[in-house]
Amino acid sequence: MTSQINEICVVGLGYIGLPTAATLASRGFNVIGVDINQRLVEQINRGETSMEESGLDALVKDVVKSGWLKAFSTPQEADAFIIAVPTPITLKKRPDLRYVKAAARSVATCLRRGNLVVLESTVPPGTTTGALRKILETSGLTAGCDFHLAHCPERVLPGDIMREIRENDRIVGGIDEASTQVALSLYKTFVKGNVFATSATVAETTKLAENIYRDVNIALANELSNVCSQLGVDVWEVIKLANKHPRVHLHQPGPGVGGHCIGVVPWFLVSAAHSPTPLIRLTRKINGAQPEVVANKVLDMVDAAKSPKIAVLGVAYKANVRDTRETPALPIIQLLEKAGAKVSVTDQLVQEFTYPICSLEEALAGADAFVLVTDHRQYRQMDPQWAGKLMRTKNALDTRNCLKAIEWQKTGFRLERLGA
Ligand code: SAJ
Repeated sequence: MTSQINEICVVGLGYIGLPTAATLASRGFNVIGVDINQRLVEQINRGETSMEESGLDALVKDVVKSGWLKAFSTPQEADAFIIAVPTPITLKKRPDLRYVKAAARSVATCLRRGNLVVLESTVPPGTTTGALRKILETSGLTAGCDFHLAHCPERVLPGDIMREIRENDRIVGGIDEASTQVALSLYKTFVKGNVFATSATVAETTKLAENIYRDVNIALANELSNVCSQLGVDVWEVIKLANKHPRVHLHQPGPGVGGHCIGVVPWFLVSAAHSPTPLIRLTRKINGAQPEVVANKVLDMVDAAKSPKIAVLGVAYKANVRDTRETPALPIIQLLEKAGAKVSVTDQLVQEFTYPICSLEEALAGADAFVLVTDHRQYRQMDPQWAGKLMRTKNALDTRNCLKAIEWQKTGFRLERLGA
């Protein structure tokens, strides 16, 4: 089998695929980017992006202009294929592998002897050696014999993707040793961190473990936060001090876990497990209950009988991104409305949402309280005098501990923090 890689086809040009394609193109590979969204394909071929990732815009413009990256709506023949498509869950919390399967079917149509196929999407253990392999082999070629096959889970943090894609350590697991080694050499061309070799199934399980680790620790922080607020103890101070211990790394409490990864991925392990997974399930329950904790706390601050106006600041699932998938802001707004409040919603990064988005000024005008859900830079820098003049009653709930409490209290605000 030949393993010289010059041309790479990246299937899926979303938040992982596009940065990966652009990074590979900048390293001198001929990159074919593929997406089923024709508008996205055209946009990329004009050298434009709509993702809020520092450095991505300029890089895409550059590699498209110089001809190293071209986008298409179907895969083309290449030396290597990287699949980076979404893996959501169904309503019954089962992994939904339809995009991975469709991508694999389309890759199978142009697979050649000597190719490498790498799956980057997060999947349940056994997917690479099972379903993925089977679909690719409909090409008539045999994995491990005619083509190499590996899993290399993406590990980048939305908001800092362009740096993390190069700097983070990676894990590469092939279906056999040769596949691992070929994939390893490819990733070593652009990853500055270490690239660790393992099997495909260990790589898949490791990725799930990483996100579950974070989910469990966020649940612990949220539980501590709720207990501390009953005790009148400041959880943020507790966490800061506990983390001075060399073996303690407590996470931060917050309004709940959003995004398409941490709250979703744990279910992949639950569905693959042959034994009960009580910790993972309880974690999901605790983090899923945080929006209610937040809604109740802000409702306690206003007079519900007078149909108060409550401004929700931030609907993106975390600071400085425009992604609203699984955002805790949505259940918070729904709970506030259900309790009879008039809710105004603002987020300077988000244009489209289930609820109409207004400016910060409009959201605060005449409000009886605001609840800060997402710690975007704009809210951290908000002037309490300015906000106070706009509002009817100066109540505020900071779910991220990002406002300077003393300054807000000095201007007459009743500022409460989650977990304090
Ligand atoms: N959150 C907290 N407390 C914390 C940390 C996060 O409440 O201490 C909340 C955030 O506000 C957000 C959610 O959790 O709503 C998730 O945010 P995040 O920044 O922790 O993670 P994601 O979902 O943006 O990205 C994660 C990362 N995984 C890990 O850190 C183990 C990223 O590296 C993965 O590539 C990504 O999932 C993925 O695709 O799996």
